[in-house]
Order: sequence, then structure tokens, then C-alpha cells
Amino acid sequence: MAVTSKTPEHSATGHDPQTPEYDHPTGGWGSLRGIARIFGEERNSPLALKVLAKLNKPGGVMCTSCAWAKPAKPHLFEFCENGAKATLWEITPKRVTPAFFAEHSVKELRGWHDHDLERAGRLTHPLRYAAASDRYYPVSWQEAFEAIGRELRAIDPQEAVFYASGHAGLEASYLYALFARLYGHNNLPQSSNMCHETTSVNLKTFIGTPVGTCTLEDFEECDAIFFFGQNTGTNSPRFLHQLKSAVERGCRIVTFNPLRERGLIEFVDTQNPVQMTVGKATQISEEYFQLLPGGDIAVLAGMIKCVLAAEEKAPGTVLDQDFIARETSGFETMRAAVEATGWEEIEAHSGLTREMISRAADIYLGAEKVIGIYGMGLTQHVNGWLNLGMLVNLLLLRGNMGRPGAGISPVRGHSNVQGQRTVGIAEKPDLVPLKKLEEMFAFTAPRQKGRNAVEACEGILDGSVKAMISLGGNLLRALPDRTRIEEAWSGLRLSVHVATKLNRSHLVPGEVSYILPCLGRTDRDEQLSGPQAVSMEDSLSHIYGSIGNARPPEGELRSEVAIVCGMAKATLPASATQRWDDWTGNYDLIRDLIARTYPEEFHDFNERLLQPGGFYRGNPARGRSWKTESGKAQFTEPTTISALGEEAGITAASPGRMTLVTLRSNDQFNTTIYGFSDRLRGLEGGRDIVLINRDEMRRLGLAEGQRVTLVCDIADGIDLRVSGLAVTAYDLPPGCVAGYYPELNPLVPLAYHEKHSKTPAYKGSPVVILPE
Ligand SMILES: Nc1nc2c(c(=O)[nH]1)N[C@H]1C(S)=C(S)[C@@H](COP(=O)(O)OP(=O)(O)OC[C@H]3O[C@@H](n4cnc5c(=O)[nH]c(N)nc54)[C@H](O)[C@@H]3O)O[C@H]1N2
Ligand SMILES: Nc1nc2c(c(=O)[nH]1)N[C@H]1C(S)=C(S)[C@@H](COP(=O)(O)OP(=O)(O)OC[C@H]3O[C@@H](n4cnc5c(=O)[nH]c(N)nc54)[C@H](O)[C@@H]3O)O[C@H]1N2
Ligand SMILES: [Mo]
Repeated sequence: MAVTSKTPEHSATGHDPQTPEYDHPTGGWGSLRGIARIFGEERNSPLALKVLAKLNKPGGVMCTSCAWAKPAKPHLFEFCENGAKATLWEITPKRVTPAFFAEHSVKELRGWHDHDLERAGRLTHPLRYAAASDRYYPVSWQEAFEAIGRELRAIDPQEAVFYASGHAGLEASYLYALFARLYGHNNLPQSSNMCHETTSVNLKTFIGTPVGTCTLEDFEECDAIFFFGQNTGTNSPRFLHQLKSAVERGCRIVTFNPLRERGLIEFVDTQNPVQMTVGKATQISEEYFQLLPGGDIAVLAGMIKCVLAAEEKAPGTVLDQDFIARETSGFETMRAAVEATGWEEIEAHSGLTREMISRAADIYLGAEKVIGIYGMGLTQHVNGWLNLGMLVNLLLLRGNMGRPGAGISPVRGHSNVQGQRTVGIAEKPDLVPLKKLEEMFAFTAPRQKGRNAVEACEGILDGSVKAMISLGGNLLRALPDRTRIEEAWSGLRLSVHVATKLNRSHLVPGEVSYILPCLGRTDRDEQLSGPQAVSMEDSLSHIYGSIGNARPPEGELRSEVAIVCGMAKATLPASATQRWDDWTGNYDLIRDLIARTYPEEFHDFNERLLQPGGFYRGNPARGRSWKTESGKAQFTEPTTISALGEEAGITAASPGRMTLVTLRSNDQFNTTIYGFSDRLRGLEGGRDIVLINRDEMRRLGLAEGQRVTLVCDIADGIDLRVSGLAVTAYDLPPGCVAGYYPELNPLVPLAYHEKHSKTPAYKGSPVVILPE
């Protein structure tokens, strides 16, 4: 099932010709057509083009889509197809006004598709749910804040959860976390609890930092890049520019992914007139291996075996012995475990041959400076910790950590997901300088560990969570085990959504429910002291200011900062240290607070805010200072060979068990569905599909287009299923099926999550297929 794509011709022959595949490179005219489609559908005005022109440029708006770096010297157009879609989607002229809710009951809206809900337009007024008429009605901000304050004061703070999706800027996020602690809890789950929490928890154990170690300069120097489970072409397309330049100067790229993702195969740069006219693509991956889902531990064990064997053959020439001795711990234990792992086992779990893995290892051995990249393909597995541990092991062997051109680079999701954690949105109180906050705000901070996303769900299910506030996001679509959680959600006493657009989570109201409409990042944000900037942190730990310049929707929207301050002021007793009104009036003051709380990273925050390329907040592992328990970089012993967590198998596998991978299309941003074209995978028109390899289809007697039900195979008494999925032949390894997130989320059990961080195992749920 592995495919080599030495040349584009090669890749064409490697593909199963009978299943769909997009036969154009990523980027190019297809991507411009994708932007033009959304532009037309959203009926954006020509002014929208002005907004796009300033996207990701110093002094402009930092894209609301992904968290990829914004270079100091931007391209003429420093945005991608999906960034443009996200921006045009936000600055749409369509509106969801009180008249919309007078027309549609909540029950009726629950029947709408996610796409249609968000496409209805921007929310314009604060709204309160009325159960008697099953409708949302406009209310004043004053009334909304007072009611929220009253409700929060009436419960134990431990019964409240404050969720944040990774959109809001550092200013609103800092105050949101402060509000939670002043009120009395650390229940601050964030979207990263479903995403890169595996990284935050485990990288910290291995190398003493919760984030990646690379910066853009490293991509200009590295000799080889190894990609594990990250889909650049769809999820961080601007990164393709760095990859293209790297390939052009001779850097070698190797990809491990069960699917042949177009962006990692070839790319045409829309900024390059010659490439656009001639249509000649840059080939990205020199080797592309379609491993089995959950097979990365096995692949990495194989590669490490090859490295150890090479050292044995030519002692003292392969491993960075000096580095291992001085800077690391646990090498011998790791080595013994890998050596005890047989090739047969490695081949069975990876789905690749020894020869293929050896080819990948040869590229590793031939490179002086190596970067390891990964995404959800490694983090969203039960043994995600070991996926990361093995990748770190591979890099440590030759000192590929903490030196220029080398390191580990998790690619983050939401545009400010990493930054929100940096400024205190964390359920783990030990990650936050509580003492400092206590000094600054004269209070006693709660020390009890807060709830992460999975624990918040458990609390909603058992009734111990009574209030949910969401600063952005769409938890009821993003969470695992959706059917059960949705039912329990309506038992909440209070639910509050701070949002730009209507989504499913707003349509399952608790007893007291509010939707609070906020400005988006592209909107001009005028406060008492004038127009405001907000800031965010990218995947490479750089911090940027962002200044919205679009005319905000007419109505009664407020900024996220103003809404957080409004809720806090209405909830907490007045205190001279809490200047909620002043902070709303001037965000410089909030940045001063951030600088005081985190002086090392954020000193002179206001002065550095608009620095081209952002300012770097530093990373000790980059300078080989290991903030781990041992004070050294840690090798990890592979105690299992599969990331799927089979040993946790709650029940024995059914004979037809398959591994389910949930995917993002090229036409969505998480639960926001822009349209129904997954162009880069050659899939058009529908999302209720299940992708499966043609041989498996034959074996199971399934026909193309036939409707089937997927049933979770470990639900242990809980029936998790999704029906009405159209069978679609696709180039996938055997033994697995794939389909779209969020449609398939009801199939992922809440208890099936990464071991140390509780990140749901969205890439490896066991299912069986039942023909309908
Ligand atoms: N346009 C767009 N951009 C986005 C998003 C979006 O939805 N749309 N979402 C944002 C967010 S929040 C995030 S977290 C990131 C997500 O970006 P990614 O990290 O790229 O996440 P996914 O697309 O979920 O999956 C990544 C890849 O993992 C592969 N995979 C699945 N299982 C395995 C496995 O076991 N091993 C390996 N090696 N690979 C595997 C899949 O085939 C897929 O190509 O993107 C961000 N950017
Ligand atoms: N099966 C499966 N499930 C998954 C995943 C998967 O790969 N597979 N991926 C997981 C991952 S990586 C993530 S990060 C989560 C995402 O989970 P969430 O972050 O909760 O979901 P989003 O879809 O990003 O949230 C979209 C909503 O955010 C609101 N919004 C948009 N912009 C703004 C803004 O500027 N401010 C405010 N206040 N609101 C705004 C809009 O109302 C919009 O409807 O999903 C997870 N769920
Ligand atoms: Mo994410």
C-alpha cells in the first residue's frame, strides 16, 4: 500500500487509477477559482479585496484561519485559498438579525445543515432564548451581563466551565482566564484539548517545552523534512511556500500519511507568473508512504533500527554520541526496546516494507539537519504520546534538536490556539504564574486542577457542570460522542456563546441561554482611546499585532474584550485592581498586564506589537536548555507498537473491525463548512461518505454509492453509530475507512483518548460497517 512518488509521473502510477484523485497540483488556478467561488457566493463587495491585500502583512489583519507563520517580508499576496475563504466568510454582507429569529424557531434551525447555519451571516444583536416560544429574542447588553452575573454567582465556581476556541486574541484571552480565576476556577478547556494537547503535555515531558522548537529560518537551512500526519495543502497552505523553496535548494522531503494528500505531492505557486502560466509544479515529497493509521510508532521503530544498525557498522560515525551523553537520558532503555522489536511486527503494524522504511532512514542518515513535522495524524491517537516520543527519539539520535536547521515542529490549528495557552487559558494551574496574578490583583487564586474538554463533557453528562461559557467555537460539533453529550447539554442551567456566526451549539439551549455577537478579527475595533489592535501567537511562537480594517456589521456587536469585561464586571465584586472599563477602552493597558505577568516573553509588548515578522517569545529547548524533570532531553521507551491503543480495547474486536480516520476537507475550517468540494482529494458534492479501499469493498461485498451505517466497535454498552453514508472507493490502505469531521463525531467514544492529555482519538476509532 505504499507509494513512491519520485517524479510526478511516478506518483500517477502509484495511485489506484480507479479511485478519485485530483490530478492537478495544489495551489495554481484551482485555488484561485476556489477563492472566486466564495467571493461570489458571499456577495462580497470589491472592498473585500482591499482587506485581502493587507492580510498577514505588518499593520494589517493576521489571518483568522490557520496558525502558520507570517514572514517579515510577505509576498505581494500573503494569503492562501483557505485564508481568503475564511476572511470572505467573516466579512460577508449577510446578517442574522432578530428578524431571522422571529422567523425561525430553534427546533427548525436544528434541522439546518451546518453550512446553511453559518452561511446565514453575521450575528448582530445579543439574544436570549425563550423556551415558551422556542426562539431567541434580542436583549440589551446590560440585561444579558446582569443575568449571566446573577447565574454565575448562584452556583459554585467549580460547576462552571469557560471554554475557548483558538480565535480570540491574546488580550481577550488573558482577561478571560483572569475572570475565571478571580471568580474561582481553573475550568478553562480550549480547542487544543481536542487537538495539540498531546503536544503540550508530552513534548514538555520529553524536551521540556510544550511547543515546537523551529522558526522560519530553520526551514531555510534544513537538509531533510519528515512529515507525519499533517495535511499542509489544506490546513496550512502558506507553509507550501517554505516547502517549495526548501525543495528547490535541495532539501529532501519524506511523507508518511495513509492518504495521498495533494499538497505534499506537488504545488504550483499562485504568486509565480511562470509556474502559473506553464503549469509546471514543484514536486514536494521525494518519498510518500501510505502507512496504516496508527502505524507511525512502527515506522519510527524501523527507522531507529536502521540508524542503530548503521552506527554498529561504522561505530562513532552515525550517532551524535557527545550530544546523547551530555544532553539526554534514557538512550540505552530506548535502544534495547527498539532492538527487541522485530521487522515482522514493524511491517505488520506500519503496513510498509522493511525496504521502504530503510529508504526513509537512508534519507535521515544522509542529512545533517533534520526537521520533524507533525499534525493530527500523530496527536489524535490513544498512544499519541509514543508517536511523539518516537519522533523525538529519532531526532535526538543525531542531535537534531536545538541547533539551526533542525528540530521538531508541530503545526498548530487555530490562529491563536497556542497564544491563548501562553497567556493563561489553561486548566492546569501549574502552567500559570498564579502567585504573580495574586500579587497583581490582590486575590487568592484557585489551585484545584480544572477540567479539560473531555472532563467538561463528563461533567455535563453527570450533571456536575451547570454553566458553560464559550468564547467562540462549536463544541457540540467538535466533541466526540456527540449524540450523548448533546442530550445532556440541554440540562445545563446556563449556556453562553460569544460568537460571530450561528452554529449548532447555539441551538441546544440550557435553561438560561445567551448568544453574544462579537466583532471578528477583520472588523475595525473602535474603543474610547481609538482604533484597537489585538495580537496572536503562531505555530512558531512569534507574536503579531493585528488591526481590523473592515466596516463592522451594523447592529450591536461588541469586541471580545468588551464582552469578557462586561461578564466579569457583572459577576465579580468591585475591586480597585479590576479596571474592566479602562481595559475595554484601551487594549494597550491589557498588553501592559500581559507584559507584567510574563516579563520574559512579553517585555515591551506594546513597543514590539507591530514588528514585521512578529517577535519571538523564545524556547529553552531551542538553546538546549531542557526544562524536564531530569534536566535532560528524554528518550522514550517504546512500550507498544501501535498508536491505536488496542491494549485498551474495551471489548474484543469484531471480525470486521476497521480503523476510522476522520478528515477535514479543503472546503471547511473545522465545523465551519464553506462548501461541498474536497477538490484536492478529487471528491465533489457530498460529505456523508465513507472512503474505503477498492479491495476491501470487494471483500465486504460493498458497491460504490451503496448506503451503509458505521458502528463503533468498542462502545461498551453505548451504541455509537452514523447511518446513511455513501460508500466511496478511495486510495486508502486496507483495514481502514475515512470520512469527514464533524459528521462522523458520534462514532468516537469519549473514553477513547490520548493517554496523558485526553485528546480524543479522532484518527483511530474502531468501527464496523453495516450495509443498510
Ligand atoms: N482550511 C483549513 N485549515 C485548517 C483547519 C481546517 O479545518 N481547514 N483546521 C485547523 C486546525 S484547528 C487544525 S488542528 C489543523 C489540522 O491540520 P492537520 O494536522 O493537517 O489535521 P487533519 O487534517 O485532521 O489530519 C492530518 C492528516 O493526518 C493523516 N492521518 C490520519 N491518521 C494518521 C496516522 O495514523 N498517521 C499518519 N502519519 N497520518 C495520519 C490524514 O490523512 C491527514 O492528512 O489545521 C488548521 N487549519
Ligand atoms: N472527528 C474529529 N473531531 C475533531 C477534529 C478532528 O480532526 N476529527 N479536530 C478537533 C480540533 S483539532 C479542533 S481545534 C476542534 C475545533 O473545535 P472549535 O474550535 O470548538 O470549533 P470551530 O469549528 O473552530 O468553531 C467555529 C465557530 O467559532 C465561531 N467563531 C468564528 N470566528 C470567531 C471569532 O473571531 N470569535 C468568536 N468568539 N467566535 C468565532 C463561529 O461562531 C463558528 O461557528 O475540533 C476537534 N474535533
Ligand atoms: Mo485544532
